[in-house]
Amino acid sequence: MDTAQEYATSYEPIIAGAHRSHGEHAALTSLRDASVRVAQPRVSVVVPTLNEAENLPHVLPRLDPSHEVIIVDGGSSDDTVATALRLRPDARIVHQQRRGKGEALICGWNAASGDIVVTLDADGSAKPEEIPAFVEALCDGADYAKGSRYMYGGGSTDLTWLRSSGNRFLGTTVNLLFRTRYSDLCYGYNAFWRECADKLACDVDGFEIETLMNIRAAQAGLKVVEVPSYEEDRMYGSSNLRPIRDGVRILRLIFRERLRRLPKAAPTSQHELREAGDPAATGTLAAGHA
Ligand SMILES: Nc1nc2c(ncn2[C@@H]2O[C@H](COP(=O)(O)OP(=O)(O)OP(=O)(O)O)[C@@H](O)[C@H]2O)c(=O)[nH]1
Ligand SMILES: [Mg+2]
Repeated sequence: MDTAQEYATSYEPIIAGAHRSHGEHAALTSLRDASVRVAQPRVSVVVPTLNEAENLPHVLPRLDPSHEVIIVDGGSSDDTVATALRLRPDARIVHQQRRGKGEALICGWNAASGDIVVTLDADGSAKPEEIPAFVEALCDGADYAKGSRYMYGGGSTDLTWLRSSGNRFLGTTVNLLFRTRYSDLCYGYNAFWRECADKLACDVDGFEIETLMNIRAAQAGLKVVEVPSYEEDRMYGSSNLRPIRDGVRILRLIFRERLRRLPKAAPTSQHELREAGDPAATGTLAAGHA
């Protein structure tokens, strides 16, 4: 059975701003510039790498030769870059300036020239054969197609109990605070129209990047569709993710983003409140100083 078709039939559209009325949503989708959405979009695959020389032979040959491949290397000490160029002599190599997967992805999609940007891990856990399903979701009208391991047709052998519980907790927190309906929050397999990169406006360096993409997509009113995805174990090497440290970073980011959206309280000095002669307000201030 053709994998792309199988996934294509099981899309479950998730509108990030699902609380909006139909009219509001229609207005938001019209934000999209249909003129740059061509019938046969060019696809750029951004692959962040940190010591993935052993894994790349299991990943790069499975990519469509017509796709632009951008390897963003984080200063690998093994043969990652040479291996990538041996397997895909046309690959563009980008050396990130700082450290972290987040900065790597941002560098990658800044370098991309395709109409669509796909983010794909280099460790063999994500299946390149799923790319057509992401592209099809975008061509069907989504601005941003996010992979989900929790949908029918998706799954993972790589999620430990700790990671899965943390992901669900963080995902529920985002859904409550941003009124989204994401089934998977911290997953690295995603795709979007390149012109949407500005709206995602990502500015973090670490593994919190996918969470930020998902939050900003909702805040920008992008049409988000989830695509089922099956994640395998990393093939060789060890994980760069530290679940507790990175989970805390993600939680802090979620609250930072939530507070960023709140309107700032009008500046009110103690002097102004006293002049207004509002005893309740003065009392509040007094309590605040106690
Ligand atoms: N350029 C760059 N890539 C990175 C960095 N950290 C991680 N990556 C890559 O980002 C992808 C995801 O990182 P992983 O270490 O696999 O994290 P994970 O998928 O949560 O952990 P695993 O269970 O090992 O799969 C891989 O392709 C890494 O090589 C970094 O600092 N810079
Ligand atoms: Mg991985």
